[in-house]
Amino acid sequence: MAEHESLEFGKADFVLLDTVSMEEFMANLKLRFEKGRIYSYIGEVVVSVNPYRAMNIYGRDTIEQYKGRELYERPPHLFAIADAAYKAMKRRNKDTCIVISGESGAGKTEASKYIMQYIAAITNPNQRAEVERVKNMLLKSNCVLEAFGNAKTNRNDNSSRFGKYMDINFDFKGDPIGGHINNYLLEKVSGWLGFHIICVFHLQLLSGAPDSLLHSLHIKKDPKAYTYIKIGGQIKTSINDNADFKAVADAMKVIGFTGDEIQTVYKILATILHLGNLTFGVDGDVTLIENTKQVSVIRDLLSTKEENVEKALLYRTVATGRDVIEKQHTTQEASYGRDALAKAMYERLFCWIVGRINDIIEVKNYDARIHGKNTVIGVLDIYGFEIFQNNSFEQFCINYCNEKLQQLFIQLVLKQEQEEYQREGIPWKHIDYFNNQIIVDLVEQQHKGIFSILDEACMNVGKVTDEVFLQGLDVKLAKHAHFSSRKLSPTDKSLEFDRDFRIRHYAGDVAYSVVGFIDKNKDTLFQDFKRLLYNSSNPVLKGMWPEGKLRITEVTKRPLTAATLFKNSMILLVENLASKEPYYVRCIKPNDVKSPLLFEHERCRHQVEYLGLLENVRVRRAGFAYRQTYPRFLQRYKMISEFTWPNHDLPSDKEAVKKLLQGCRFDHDVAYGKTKVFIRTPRTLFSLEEQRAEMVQRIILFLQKVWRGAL
Ligand code: AOV
Ligand code: MG
Repeated sequence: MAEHESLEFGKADFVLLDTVSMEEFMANLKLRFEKGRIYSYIGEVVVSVNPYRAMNIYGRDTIEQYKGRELYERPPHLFAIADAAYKAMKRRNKDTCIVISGESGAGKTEASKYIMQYIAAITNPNQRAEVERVKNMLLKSNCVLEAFGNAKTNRNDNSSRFGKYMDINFDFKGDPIGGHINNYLLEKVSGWLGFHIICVFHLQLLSGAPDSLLHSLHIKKDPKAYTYIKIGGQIKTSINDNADFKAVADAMKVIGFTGDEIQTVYKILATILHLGNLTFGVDGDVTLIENTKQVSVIRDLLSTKEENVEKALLYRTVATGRDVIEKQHTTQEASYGRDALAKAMYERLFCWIVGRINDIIEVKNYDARIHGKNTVIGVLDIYGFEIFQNNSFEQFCINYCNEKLQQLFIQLVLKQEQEEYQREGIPWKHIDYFNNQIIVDLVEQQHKGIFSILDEACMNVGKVTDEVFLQGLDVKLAKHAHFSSRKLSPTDKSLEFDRDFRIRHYAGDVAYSVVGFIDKNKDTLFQDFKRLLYNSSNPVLKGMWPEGKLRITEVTKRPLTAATLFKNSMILLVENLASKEPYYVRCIKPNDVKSPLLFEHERCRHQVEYLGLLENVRVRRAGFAYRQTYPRFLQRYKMISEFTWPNHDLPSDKEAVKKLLQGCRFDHDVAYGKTKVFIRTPRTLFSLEEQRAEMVQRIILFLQKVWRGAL
């Protein structure tokens, strides 16, 4: 608790509010924002409000102020939490993780970068070359991922369209030796923001790439020449495009992508642009491609045969029993296939890039028997709760992800707190909280959960439509307290359309439209495309599509659905986080116009609600801010009491700590457990720290005098 911060900036820790109410919380948040204090605490949770302006609080001097300090010693800052996670890792050998959440544009990615920057700055004091190399790689890999995974949206100019979890591995000295990245659900479907990425990429290429490269890719300078860019809309050049292209190209080289690999990346991106321009027509009952010149360009870029490209776009091969037949697409099917191919190529490219980066940054040749445990700090930058005008499959997945994270938070913070108090024999005042496990189950449970019902609808032999899916929901979830639909609650005004269903999330009600769920869930890419890409003579491209190896008659298993893949990855993610000591950063976006001055009360209140911050304060206040085992507590504070300095003659350390705290009159603010002392408010701890610092100073002076006297 940064107690020495003047109260004119509001309370630095929400735990210290006079009363826990939404009004007080909001008033404090607003006051702090207006005073330029963008960070606050709830105990050890950092609450951050996006300042939308450059803040002079991330420099070397600030880093020095936080290095090695305790959380409550300095004003709230991301650096403090980064340091806490780092200390836990280094001193106590704990794997830790920092979970950053908040809505789009709230400042998650920026926060994750500052945290990385802090860790980079405080490690490797001896400038070991190998460690510097690893650090550089980790930073560069971020640049590449952002280039391919971010896009300009109307909420954020640099919106991450994928969730990212990054592990940094440390050796016994506490220096980074490698890392690993997991990405979650690159947004690829409908309204397809990937178009934005292509659009940005096109602009970067144009202003930054050498003409010879453009020429070889058959790319025109005019962005309007590309349909996908037109769909993506909002073409806006930024002065940085040139630097971006070079930065990304350089970063890829530094990370260790080969020349062929980088060329292939360009070719794939160019192919996607060319694909978008293909149009289909009919001649009699034959579907054909109207602009065949484009096809030969695509053939060149993909290193395949022209007739193969054409065939894959116009026909699909189907196996009926033992027979294999070729079925011609309608123009509509062909257009659909074309877009599916573009999206799939982009997504596969992104995953491939992540995989390559992992190959390169992964820790190699680390022998724990020689070097000691290799510890990890994980940083999770993931989309927060989303509620739009129209919510679809993507919002459903994202909100499910947030339910999972909330469940983890509840488990770790609430349950563990309660269990520890019980273990230590400290009376626990029960606090009511909403356990959202019921909603997690509603989505992910086998057979009965929404994902299972969706998968079932996709497997239907007969009709496979979004309506069939909705019917399945209506039948199976009719009695669920957190589910409703137009059919189940016909008078409910929040369900505007027949094809809506509603979930009562922990953060509020969200109505989802079932339209598109089936399509987005199925792997809609025709096998023919997979075989086309696998049969490329470009080994890099071929390597991205190993499943194209299967012949049509061999393809028996359906690929896993998007829902199943997402669910599995979320379960793994949560398991991984649960095995670590968690730290939280909750980001809030103050307004929708990117203004540094505006604090939109209603907007912020909503976010405080979705992030469960009030609940968080309540738990913290019900509990104890700080706890420590008796011997360690004594070790730190014994010099402030005559009863314990230099040694105590009491029957146990516990008795000694009691005596010490009674002497300081802090007895009312503490509880004595079986093995640990618990301190309720950070203020007490702060005071202990101050007294300690004073005593240490005095002892030093005293020793200096003795020393001089002795001389
Ligand atoms: P996000 O990661 O939470 O959104 P970002 O971290 O990209 O949001 O932040 C959005 C923009 O807000 C940045 O580009 C900066 O202009 C500004 N910003 C955020 N944090 C700071 C800060 N600490 N200091 C100054 N400016 C800041 V998304 O990825 O869209 O969910 O999908
Ligand atoms: Mg982001």
